[in-house]
Amino acid sequence: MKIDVLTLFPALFEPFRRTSLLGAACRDGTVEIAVHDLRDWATDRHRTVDDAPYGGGPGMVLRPEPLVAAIEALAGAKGATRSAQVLLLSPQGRRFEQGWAETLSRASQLVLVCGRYEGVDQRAIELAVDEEVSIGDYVLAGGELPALVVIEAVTRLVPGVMGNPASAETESFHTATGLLEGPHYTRPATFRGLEVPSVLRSGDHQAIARWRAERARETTRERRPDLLGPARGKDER
Ligand code: JA5
Repeated sequence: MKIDVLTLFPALFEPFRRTSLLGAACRDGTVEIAVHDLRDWATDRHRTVDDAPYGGGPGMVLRPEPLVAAIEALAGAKGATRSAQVLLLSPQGRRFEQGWAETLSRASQLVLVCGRYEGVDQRAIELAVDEEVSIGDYVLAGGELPALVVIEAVTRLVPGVMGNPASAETESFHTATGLLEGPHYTRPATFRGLEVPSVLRSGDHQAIARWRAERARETTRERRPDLLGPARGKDER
C-alpha cells in the first residue's frame, strides 16, 4: 500500500513512520508513506498557500490552486480512471470507524490531505477530494493528527504489517465481536493487596474463555451500551 500525505507540517509524520511495526513495514516495503509539503506546489516567491476568506471573518483559507495541483500530481485527476482514494481530514467529514479502516486497507493508494487555518477552499474539495473524514467532534488546529490516526488504523490491517497473515481475521477480540475487552492482568499475582482473578491462574482454558466473554459483555454493557445495539443498555440483559 502507498500512502501520500499532503501537509504544511511534514516533520510531524517523521517519528511516527519510523517507529514500531509501522516503521518496520515501511523499511521492508510492505507500506510506503510519502510525505509532501504543500508549499512545494505554491507558485509565488513566498510560497503562499493561504488567503483571506471571501465574505470576511477571522483566519485564512487554503487556496485551491496548490492543493488541486498537488493532489493531481500525486493521484491524477478525479474521475473514473483514478485508482487512489483521496481523503481530506475535516471536522465536516464522515465519522471514521473500524469498518471504514477495513475498506481502506484494501486500497492500493491513499492520499491524505491535511487542512490547516480555518479550512480549505470548497472548490478544491469538489474538484479533487473523494471523501472527507472526521475522527470525532473536537477542535484541532489541522488534519495532521487525524491523518496519523487513519494511517495507524488502516496500515495495521494491511497483510504483512503487524505480522498479519496474508488473509484477514487477526483482529482483536474487540473488533471481531464488536465488544469492548474486559480487564487484563500480568505478574505479580498480588499487587498492593489486589489479586489477579483466580480463574486466570486456574489453567482451565474453557473457564478462562467463558470468564473473558462475560467480562467483555459486562464492560460493554456498562460503558458502551450503544455497541450492543438499540435498547440493550444497563437495564436490559
Ligand atoms: C481540524 C483547520 O476529526 C477531527 C478533526 C478536526 C480537524 C480536522 S479533522 N481537520 C482540521 C483542520 O483544521 O483542518
